[in-house]
Amino acid sequence: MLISLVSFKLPRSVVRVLLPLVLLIAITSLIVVHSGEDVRENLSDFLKQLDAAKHFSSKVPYVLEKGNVKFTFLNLKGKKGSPEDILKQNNARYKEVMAQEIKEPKDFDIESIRPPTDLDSYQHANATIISLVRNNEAAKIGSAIKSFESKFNSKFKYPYMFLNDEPFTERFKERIKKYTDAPMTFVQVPAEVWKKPDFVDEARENEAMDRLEKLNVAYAKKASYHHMCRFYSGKFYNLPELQKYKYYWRLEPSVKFFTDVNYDVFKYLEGTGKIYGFTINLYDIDESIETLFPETLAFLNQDDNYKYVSENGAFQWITENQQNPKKARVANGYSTCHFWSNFEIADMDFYRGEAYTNWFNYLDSTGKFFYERWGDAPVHSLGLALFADRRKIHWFRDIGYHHTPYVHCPNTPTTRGCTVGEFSDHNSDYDQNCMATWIDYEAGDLSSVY
Ligand SMILES: Nc1nc2c(ncn2[C@@H]2O[C@H](COP(=O)(O)OP(=O)(O)OP(=O)(O)O)[C@@H](O)[C@H]2O)c(=O)[nH]1
Ligand SMILES: [Mg+2]
Repeated sequence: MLISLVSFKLPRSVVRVLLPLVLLIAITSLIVVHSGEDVRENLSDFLKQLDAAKHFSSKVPYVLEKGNVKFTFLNLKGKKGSPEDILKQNNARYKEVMAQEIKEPKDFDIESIRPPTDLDSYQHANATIISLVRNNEAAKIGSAIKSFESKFNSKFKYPYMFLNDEPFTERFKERIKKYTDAPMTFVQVPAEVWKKPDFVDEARENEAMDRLEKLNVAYAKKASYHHMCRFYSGKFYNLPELQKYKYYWRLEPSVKFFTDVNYDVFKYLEGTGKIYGFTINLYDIDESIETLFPETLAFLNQDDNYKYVSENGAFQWITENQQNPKKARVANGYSTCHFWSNFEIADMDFYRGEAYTNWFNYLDSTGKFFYERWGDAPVHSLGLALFADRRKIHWFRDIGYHHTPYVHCPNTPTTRGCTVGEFSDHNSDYDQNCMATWIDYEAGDLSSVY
């Protein structure tokens, strides 16, 4: 109303300068009255938005020029209100979408990829199930295999590959062979792949981990966790044993599947040309990835690296700052939204490509898999959001799944054992769900897929 009245009388250029100025003065006076943290944070957000408005045209959330790569969130859906209001709107959106009954994907001839009647002569896709696992997790990975076999793999018999930084014991192998007659390979990850790069400075690492532990960052001080994240971020797909495969489905100890999947998901990806499939997407611990996004921008602004960015990237999802603005602030412009990587069905050629490879090598050279606690999930997700066409990223909306504490529970005729639309085992975690942002900005026409 105010804007339309003012713009009626004054030229547009004056309004553009005047209005922000008036708002700025108003907010500055607020600060004088309250000097609280909230007000300062709001001001910093406001100033960032003013800065963004200078650089970005009204509908394009990125600048892709040599040495000048930028992304911003544009709120094209016009969501308004406090973070609590936004959370309510986003949770309602998620619930509404999840309540719809869906069946199998509609964008491929699913009848052509049904389970074979004769498994022995089945022409598999070039795919394997992978799991990095420890010897003492036989029972937990066993329960995951049991659920996975009953819902999917007993119908297709894809091979398993188990990976470990230590030699697998005979006992481990014997125990898990009991869960399936699908082929299994056991691979010890070579020490030179797993080990910390020599340039990582131990004193700096220890100091950084003490700080992260004080900030309650989960697993900050667990060295093996950092190795695991680095391995899954940029190493596993180049192991000689995995080189021959194109697709993988990642399986973790203790996960559960709720849906009978009656089509070959690998052939679905192959047939549609999609490269990555997920079930759950959520916010990350911001303190664990404070400089992942700035380092990524530094990489993109080096030489001609801007050319790697896809114009159809998922830029709104990675810059959203309405539901959890503190996260985007601490992670320096990254929403922290990521695909939860303990479930992934994906094409390793994406990681093996030039863009992801050069970017991962750059990230690794910073040592921050050890100085911070960068997870493989935000690394995969940022890589995909930047370098892939978002239409090649598939929400396996039909596959019910659980990894403590989060759930994906769709309304499908073959899903049993979970509550439709439930997102977490704990009510307090509902603010961690990033799915509404994916749905609203990146997923395209949902009804054309399910
Ligand atoms: N062999 C081996 N496997 C590991 C190591 N660290 C993690 N893993 C495996 O890597 C996967 C991811 O580790 P998790 O500890 O489940 O990580 P997370 O899912 O972030 O954490 P949780 O919430 O505790 O499940 C699991 O399959 C683990 O078994 C390690 O040092 N050696
Ligand atoms: Mg896990």
